[in-house]
This record gives sequence, C-alpha cells and structure tokens, in this order.
Amino acid sequence: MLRYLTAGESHGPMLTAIIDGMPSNVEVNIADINEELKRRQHGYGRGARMKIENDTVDIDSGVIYGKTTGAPIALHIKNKDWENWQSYMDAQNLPIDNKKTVTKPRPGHADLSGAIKYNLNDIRPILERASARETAARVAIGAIVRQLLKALSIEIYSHVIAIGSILLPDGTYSLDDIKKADESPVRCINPDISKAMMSEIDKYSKNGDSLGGIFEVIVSGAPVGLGSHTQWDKKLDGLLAQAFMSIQAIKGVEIGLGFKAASLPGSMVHDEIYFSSANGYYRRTNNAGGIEGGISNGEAIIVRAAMKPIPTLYKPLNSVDIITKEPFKASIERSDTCAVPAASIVGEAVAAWTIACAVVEKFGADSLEELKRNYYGYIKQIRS
Ligand code: EPS
Repeated sequence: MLRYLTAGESHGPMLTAIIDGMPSNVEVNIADINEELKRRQHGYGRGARMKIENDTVDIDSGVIYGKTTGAPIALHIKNKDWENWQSYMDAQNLPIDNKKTVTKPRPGHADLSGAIKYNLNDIRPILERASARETAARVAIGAIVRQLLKALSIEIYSHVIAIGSILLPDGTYSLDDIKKADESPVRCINPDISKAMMSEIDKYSKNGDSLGGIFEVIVSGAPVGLGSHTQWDKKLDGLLAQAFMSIQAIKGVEIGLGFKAASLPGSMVHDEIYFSSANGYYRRTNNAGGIEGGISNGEAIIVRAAMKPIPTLYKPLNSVDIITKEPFKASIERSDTCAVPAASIVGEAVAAWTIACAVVEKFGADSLEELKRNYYGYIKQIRS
C-alpha cells in the first residue's frame, strides 16, 4: 500500500513529506521534481509570495544513487519567506510582538471554524496549515510517483478550461493541444481565450477581488481494471474525487460528462462498445471519463475540478473579531488574485498519486521489476 503525509506551515521553515510503500528501483531525478515545482509556481494571477519562493526539493531518505530503495522517502522544500517570519513562527520562543497575530477571520477560509475547533485565540496556526502552500509538497510527491507510472506508459496532462466567466468551449481540443498548455500563462490552450482570461484576472485584481475557475486533468494509458466495483472505498472515481476535493479551494469534481449527464437520456450518455482484433474493446466516445462502475475501462481518465475564488481579498468583506466580537471589514496586505493555473498542476499530482495507489494495489510489488512483470503479465492476459 502506498501512503503519504505532509507537514509544514506556509511561513514555517519548510514543507516536509513522507511517502511510504514506494517500490524499489524507480528512477528519481531531482531536476524533474524541481521542474514540476516550477510549473506550479508559474501562472498569471499569483501574488508577491511567488516572487519570494523558488521551490526546490531536498530528498532526505529512501532514494540512493537516483533510485528508490523501497524505504520510506522523506523530502522537504524550504520556505524562503521563513527568513521574514522566523521571529513570529518559532517552535519554542514567543513572537517578538503581536503584529502577526490574527483575530479577524476571513469569510471562506478555514480561519473561524479552525480557531473554534482547536480552541485558539490566534487564528495564525489555522491559516498557516490551511494555506495552499502545502500543495508544493504534493506536487513533489506527484513527481516521484509519476516516474513509476511513466515506467508503465501512463502519462498525466492538464489544462485550464475556465477562469471566472471566461470558458474554453467544450470539445474544441485534443490531447496534443492539451500537451501545450504550459505555453499559456493561464494554461489555457486557446490563445484568444487565454488573453480574455488574463484580462478577466486584471479586471478583478484592480477591484481587489479574486477569481476561481475550472481545470481538467487527463490520465492517458491507464489500463482497464484499476479500482473496483466491489466496495465503496475501492471505487476509482470515488478515490479521485476525494483526492481532488482535498486540494485547497476545490468545491466540485466531475468525471467525464459529470453534471451534464444528469440532463441527458441514457442513449446520449453511455459509450457504446466495439471490438477490433488489433485494439481489443474500445469506445468511440468517452462520456464516462474512462471509469465505469468504479473501474477504469481503458479509455483516458478525465477529471474536472472547480476552484472557488481565493478567500483572501483586498476588497473587504464583513466578519467578526474572535476576541472583541466586534464586526469589522477586513483588508489584507498580500494575496493572489487567481491560482487556478497552479491548481491544475496540483491536480496532475493528486491524479498521479491516486492512479499510482491503484496500480500498486492491483499489481502489488516490492520492486519496479516485479511490478512491471505483474503489469505486463496482466496486459497479456487481457489481450488474449
Ligand atoms: C495562500 C496565500 C499566499 C499564497 C500561498 C497560499 O501566501 P502569502 O500569505 O504568504 O502571501 O501565495 O501560496 C503559496 C505560498 C504557494 O506556494 O502556492 C493561502 O492563504 O492559501
């Protein structure tokens, strides 16, 4: 079984992660992980923090001479901003003053519920851990398991299909188009819509407001048979939905046709089945998004996620101070306007993780060689 944990505060010394259960002999290239970290940091609409950070990973265990050993992998990404926060975020010593104490919860953030739940008079620890900064660790984890998937020719791509009310029209793109998403500052593959998305970000940024959007993740090359119909917590669509919903600010997840399927008759939704001796079973449509009954069906797996607008606004919203109980209208010092392009990279990472877990569960192995033997033995079985 593969599992991971992350730790770390947004303005603490570092983000840390441990991956357990990774088979041995999977190549790990630190430059590739750093490349993924850089992809997450790009994106039109980010705030000043991204100018401070230059994320790179250090691997502390479980990888020797560029390959996994089968032992737990520990890694960390340092926060450069820590230099500016050391006097306020020390593990032992009290802060030098109360300038960073937060008593004014932001609507839409974990602030108020977290402070009540953990019985804190200062919201700072809640927002530090709830912060989307944590997603840097998940991207590093995703980059490592992607190497395992790559060995089985499973690849993952993503692109942004909406920012605010600006939408990429349905069905106007191919996988080859999607592979070029990184060329756009908002990761949208249509240059005109890309420009319109950037103008939309500028417009809301000027008003001190924030914007959400939708991104799509595609897993290509996943075999038929990942996940299972037999139990609620083995269904691949359920596992993907949980993984995507766990990304900060995600409020909705769709697989394939998703919500649209509810308004169409069955004859327009279900993908008809064909067979050819060269390719085996196949479908001419993929409304199911590659998953039927909680099991991958061999078509591309397609997941879309909706991100709400970031709750940290320059434009003040009504709230109540948790100490004085006085109403206030908060304004803040620093925020992103839109982080949807970054979230799409995080989406790739959590999809990679979920698919890697399903692969390891099905083909269970201690080493990559054993995994490949089991995997290709199964592929041979289903082809015959
Ligand atoms: C975030 C607030 C901002 C973002 C941060 C997520 O940070 P700060 O409060 O330091 O300005 O920049 O995102 C990252 C640091 C990152 O690496 O993505 C939040 O409240 O979620």
